Amino acid sequence: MSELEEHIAEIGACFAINGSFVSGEEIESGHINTTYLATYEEEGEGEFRYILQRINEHVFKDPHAVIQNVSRVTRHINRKVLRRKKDAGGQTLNLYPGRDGKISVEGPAGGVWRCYNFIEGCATYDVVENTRQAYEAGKAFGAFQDLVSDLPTDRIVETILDFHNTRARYARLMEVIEADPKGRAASVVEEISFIKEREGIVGKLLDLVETGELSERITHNDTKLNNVMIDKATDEAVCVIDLDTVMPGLPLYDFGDLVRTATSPVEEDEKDLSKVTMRMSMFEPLVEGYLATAQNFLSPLEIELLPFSGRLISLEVGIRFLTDYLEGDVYFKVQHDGHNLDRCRTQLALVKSIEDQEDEMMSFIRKVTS
Ligand code: ADP
Ligand code: GN1
Ligand code: MG
Repeated sequence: MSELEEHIAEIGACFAINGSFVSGEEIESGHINTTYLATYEEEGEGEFRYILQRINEHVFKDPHAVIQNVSRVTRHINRKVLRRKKDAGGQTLNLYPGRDGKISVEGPAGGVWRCYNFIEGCATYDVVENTRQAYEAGKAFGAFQDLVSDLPTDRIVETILDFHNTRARYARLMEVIEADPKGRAASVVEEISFIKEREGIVGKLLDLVETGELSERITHNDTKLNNVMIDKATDEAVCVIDLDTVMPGLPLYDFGDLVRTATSPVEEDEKDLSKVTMRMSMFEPLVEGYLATAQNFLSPLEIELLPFSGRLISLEVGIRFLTDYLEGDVYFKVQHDGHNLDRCRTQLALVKSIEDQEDEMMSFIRKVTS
């Protein structure tokens, strides 16, 4: 057994998992938590797989509160989904408790860990492969928003304050540019001026919340394409994952993040920016899928703002990647020097691409909702 597998087996041993450890590996698609896949053999029953995940304590100041939230959300969803017979065959996310019965475990080498069932037969995609996946992702996150709409808000903790406060994200970037702790600001003058030219839009949704024209509800808040498990055989969306930021937000933030991650033909860290584009061919099925499950609860103003949400969230995430680059890569996991800057650049290219096509995006929305 490799050193990594020994480590994974040690963590797995803290949880109430049946059978004996067979193998383990790291899953590297997320930017935040440490995620391991562990396989166990149950005599006469076959192999069963689990996800072991360490909550990133730098990002989530209160990891126990995060797991409490997740537990509330998964129990709420399970109760509702199981009640609907037609969905009972589908897979949902479940937390497996530690051997002491608690929903989280202190790892042998530290950290707060949790264990989930592995969603079988599925994959996550960093880049959308076809229009069906785009449709299904939109539909799944709309259905998720619907499912959590009646969660009592007083039972859900805000796991990261001001998470989608784009105005605060912008202000933080300006502070970091000023302080320039790693001496990197001079090398990103173009990116900074691109962002500054768009200061006027960072507060647009927040202003509408203040005037009461938009209202918050419980949303997912991290609806990257790779946060939904998609059936490998049918491309059907099976289960929404990564529930750490489920808290009050705007449905528009969720849709915007889908536009950001499910319409471009290339990865978030693509270096050839000429390849980065918001494709109408993916936006259209994304809208259709999302409206299939969300149209009932969206207001006319929210529907009107769907294209804008893609522009805003791409800008917001671009701001966050640039901030992290300037701070010395302390938030997002990075694989190489300049990784956050590469990611920032693709986000800004997406903003531009959305701006160029916003009229067309709007016409499509009008067509399908009229
Ligand atoms: P992060 O917050 O780091 O993004 P995620 O919860 O999104 O962490 O997990 C990272 C990746 O691990 C996901 O993109 C997915 O590929 C895989 N994963 C997470 N949970 C499960 C699960 N229950 N079943 C199968 N794969 C999972
Ligand atoms: C992170 O955890 P992950 O990789 O699914 C981040 C999102 C960003 C995204 C950018 C808790 O998502 O907010 O939009 O990276 N999650 C958190 O790719 O900060
Ligand atoms: Mg994730």
